[in-house]
Amino acid sequence: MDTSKRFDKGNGGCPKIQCEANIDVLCQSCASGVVTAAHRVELRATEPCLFGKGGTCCRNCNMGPCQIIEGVDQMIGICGADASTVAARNFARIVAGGASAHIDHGRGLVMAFLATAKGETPYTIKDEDKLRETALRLGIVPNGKDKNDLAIEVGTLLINEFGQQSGRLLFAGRAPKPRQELWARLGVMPRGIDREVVELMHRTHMGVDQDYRNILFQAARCSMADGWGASMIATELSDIMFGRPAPIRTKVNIGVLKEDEVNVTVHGHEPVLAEALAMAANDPEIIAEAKKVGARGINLAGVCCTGNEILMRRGLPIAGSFIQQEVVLATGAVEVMVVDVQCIMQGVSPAANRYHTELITTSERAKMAGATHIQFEEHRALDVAREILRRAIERYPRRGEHYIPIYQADVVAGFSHETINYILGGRFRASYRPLNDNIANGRIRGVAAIVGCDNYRVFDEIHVELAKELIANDVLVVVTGCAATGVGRAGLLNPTALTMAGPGLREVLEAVGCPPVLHMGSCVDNSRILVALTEMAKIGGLGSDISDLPAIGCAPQWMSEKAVAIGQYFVTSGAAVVFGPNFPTSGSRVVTDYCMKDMQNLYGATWDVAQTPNEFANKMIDKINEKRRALGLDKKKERVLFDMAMRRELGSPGAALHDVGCHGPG
Ligand code: NFS
Ligand code: SF4
Repeated sequence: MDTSKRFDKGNGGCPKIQCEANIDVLCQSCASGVVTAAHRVELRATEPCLFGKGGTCCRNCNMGPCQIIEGVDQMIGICGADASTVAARNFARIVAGGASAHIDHGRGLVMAFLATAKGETPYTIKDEDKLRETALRLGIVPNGKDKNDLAIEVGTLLINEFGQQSGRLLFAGRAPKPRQELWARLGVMPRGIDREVVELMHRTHMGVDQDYRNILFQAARCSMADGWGASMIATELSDIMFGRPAPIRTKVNIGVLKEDEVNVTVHGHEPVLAEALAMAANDPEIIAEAKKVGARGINLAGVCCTGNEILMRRGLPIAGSFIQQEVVLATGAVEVMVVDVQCIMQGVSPAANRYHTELITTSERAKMAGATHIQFEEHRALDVAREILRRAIERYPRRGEHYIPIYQADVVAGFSHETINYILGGRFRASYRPLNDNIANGRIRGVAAIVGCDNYRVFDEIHVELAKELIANDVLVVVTGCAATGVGRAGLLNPTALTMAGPGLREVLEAVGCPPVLHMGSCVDNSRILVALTEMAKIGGLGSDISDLPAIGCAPQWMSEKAVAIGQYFVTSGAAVVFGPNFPTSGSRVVTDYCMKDMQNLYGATWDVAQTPNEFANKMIDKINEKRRALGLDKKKERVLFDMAMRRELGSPGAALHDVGCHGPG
């Protein structure tokens, strides 16, 4: 695609893109003709198809594709399928796609974990405490066992859950009791991890499941195999192998690239490769080789969720979120971009090829034209990592004209659910009790999770504006995925941003030196949020189930199928979710109503949709307030009524009213 004319410097054709750093880099690199998704959005001749967008285009058989209009007789499928069936089927397939990404990630992680326990990789079992806690949770007696033997037992039990055919997933046993009972009553408890995806794909094949409610039920069960299955497994075993995240200072945004170092960006999702690269980057031999070509060392920086994984555990910087992946390359300052799986735009290959940058694919599941493939294997992890770094070192002297913007923000990240436990509860009585108490006494209004992608179809920085509005209203905000990187760029992952928080939230967080927004990790780490919500429900004082808590999630700029799988497992777990800018079943009112109203009767939570930061904030705060009212937490604000005995005790009626701060209702 030759866009050089249209986007030539000064030609007035600059693409619209969020964030100063992106604008700066694209402006500087304009003459080199690099094309990013920001350009492609504007170059496309057509708007997205409404049938596709609303979920009512079916191409599940070769009599179609059939474009369906709800309520119009002539506009049903050739097979007779109506809008509700087709929208539910398409929604379900999105969930299956998203869940399968996390499931394959989880499977790979357990295999690397088992290989590590057997001494076949350069990694070790770093967090023995968490290994023992996890073993106990899974019903394995850890006492007296060697850590590697115990890890093999844990890994074997969990790898078997992928191919399991009946029963239930072990980590789902962590959920609050009432939730587990509800799942058992509904039959929505996943039986095995892979089974739920395969069954969902089967049910949505032409001519199988046609009742939208039944299809959406299996979509919910499949999402659970992700959240309480593969994602939770991936998070827990990554923590055991690579260490549990704890608060750590680092930086985000493109300005983390370095002028005088070999820049290697690691993009994708699986922490196994990134950890090996981080180990190799500290190898004195590699550093000496970098020095030989005139560089001061190796600068490893993350992109997308790999970035979040190494940021949480190693404090390595993040160069960019999803929307920045090509912009990072457009600096011309990256020697190698190494990728594994998920969220890697095909556009990075031509973008890299405009410069001296080598794009290296590492997973046999994800190869790209124009890239070098170096297969990563955990058994030879360090050799592969060293080979990649040597290729980057070799490229460094070939770095041509380039431009590194100044933009970078200081962040404090690393809030695993265990950390939140310690920080808010204190070292000697780690517990969610103080958080619950602060919610009950109204200092903190509730908890909101802002998760998911950023997206070229959404121009406004919704994550940032929304986070600001929520913290100003004393809502404790947790973030994961690319949303976390976005709010980090805006400075909200920094304790100095506490000035933007409401007085109650500020008081609580200032005491412990936390930023007003807590970074909980990558997208698989949304399972940490499930665990945190579970702990809050179990501690008591805020009801007994996740659906009782004044807590809500949102994905305001969703792009990936994974976001839909995540949203569905939150809803199935009892936490309401607001999605934006659109909901994928909007072509069927019947299915959309089912998701946004009827799911309440099943799971005690629903989906919702919003577009602007203000609309998101209103819906989320309303929902939190509703939960507070249901818990009776707003009672203290009601007018106190005095009886005669109280008046006598307090002296004159006027003074009494004044002293207890009773200024009328509300
Ligand atoms: Ni999550 Fe992470 Fe980012 Fe979206 Fe993609 S990187 S797994 S899917 S775009 S948040
Ligand atoms: Fe059309 Fe039915 Fe085939 Fe879908 S399954 S493409 S609605 S005929």
